[in-house]
Amino acid sequence: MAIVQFPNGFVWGAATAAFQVEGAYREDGRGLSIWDTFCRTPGKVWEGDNGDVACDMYHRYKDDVKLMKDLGITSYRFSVAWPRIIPDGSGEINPKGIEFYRNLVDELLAHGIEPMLTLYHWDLPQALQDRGGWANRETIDHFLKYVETVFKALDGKVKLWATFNEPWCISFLSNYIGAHAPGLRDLQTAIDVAHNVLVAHGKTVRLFRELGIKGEIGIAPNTEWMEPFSDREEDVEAAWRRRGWLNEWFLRPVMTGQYPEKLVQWFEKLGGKPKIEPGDMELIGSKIDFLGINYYTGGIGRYNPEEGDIFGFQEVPMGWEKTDIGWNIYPQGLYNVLTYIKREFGDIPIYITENGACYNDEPGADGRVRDQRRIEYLKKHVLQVARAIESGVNVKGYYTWSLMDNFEWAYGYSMRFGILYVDYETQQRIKKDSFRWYRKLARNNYIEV
Ligand code: PNW
Repeated sequence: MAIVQFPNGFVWGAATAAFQVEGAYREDGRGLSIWDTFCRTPGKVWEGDNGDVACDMYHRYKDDVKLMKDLGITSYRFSVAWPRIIPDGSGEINPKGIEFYRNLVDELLAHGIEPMLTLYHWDLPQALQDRGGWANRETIDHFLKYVETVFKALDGKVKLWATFNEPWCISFLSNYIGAHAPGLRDLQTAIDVAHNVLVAHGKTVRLFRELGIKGEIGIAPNTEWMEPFSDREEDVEAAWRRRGWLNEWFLRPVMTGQYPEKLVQWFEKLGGKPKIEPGDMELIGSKIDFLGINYYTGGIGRYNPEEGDIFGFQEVPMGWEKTDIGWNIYPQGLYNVLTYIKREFGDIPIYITENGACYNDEPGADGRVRDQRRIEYLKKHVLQVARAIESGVNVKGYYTWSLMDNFEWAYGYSMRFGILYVDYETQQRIKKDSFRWYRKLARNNYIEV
């Protein structure tokens, strides 16, 4: 047996997001979000599932923080629901909403758990979508007012702040592919949303500095690692474009203040172009303190202009193992993402803000959830993080997705990512085998292989 050690002070955490776990969708003045609407639009979410109750964490957070303590994590990543703070997105502040997150944060701190707060994890107030949502630049100003409210309410308590979770999902998945709320299918709209979200990110960073908020601020984009099927130039280019769509389109402007030229030209051929106003790119490139990286999967593919995607990229099924949601298991892709970031953008501190696996194992007759496959997945990915650290990438922590099974967006409750099993009838939480495995890892700060 070998031992792979992590640096002293390495952060082991777990993550969730407001809409996926809170429930209490009409309580204490919460407004409606685009996901409440999307869930009620026929055909959009598996079996019409919704977030009305979810894991009921709004009422159960004290017990859930106890479970986190038992898990031994030193940090918990969660998001604030904008519609709880400003129910219609632009009007009155709702003190009850602020109170909930103050209580949650106090509870975490009382248990020695450092909060990492995501300001936007997809629950845009519906009233703003009715006025064009993120495609409308005015949404940026409304967002800044919401952000200022949260900054002031939690300054001094929260030290780790993430502006946006997965801008690719907010823009392209939601407005071009149409799989997430608001479910639109228009390339220019998606490019506009991406741009406005990036500007909102930059302005949030500026505001953070201006207000002198204590702590660190970053962003949490989703990444994938696509490899070319062969060394042929056209395969290499197609794979670059496809992974660049997720990685480069967001990371490059955030880290350097510039869109990647190759992709700008590609989008132009497809009839799309970012609407850049003077000063935008400087704002977007405002210096951040850390990068959050969400990583789940990757693949191999080649150039095929007829059957490929908009980039001419067609994945080749390589017969790799997949998780229950159908995503390839590709641990080395995480190493590739991390070393690529260091190569391209330098030594920024990195948190893995999400990594985890969907396996739908149910409790056995003895009540135990034997999710050995999740343990294997986590082990393989954590090892790649260790490799990256030894290669000089400045990874400070790792948050597994997810603390508990929850509302998995378009898949509703049919897909389980948790290391806690949630019985949605009783709201009982059951520690899966992976929970015990992760506890050991968090306690030891090394992994046995
Ligand atoms: C991320 N895709 O979502 C989110 O940050 C989480 O809220 C989510 O539960 C988790 O990953 C697992 O899915 C994604 O279709 C959802 O490419 C879908 C995609 C990517 C990320």
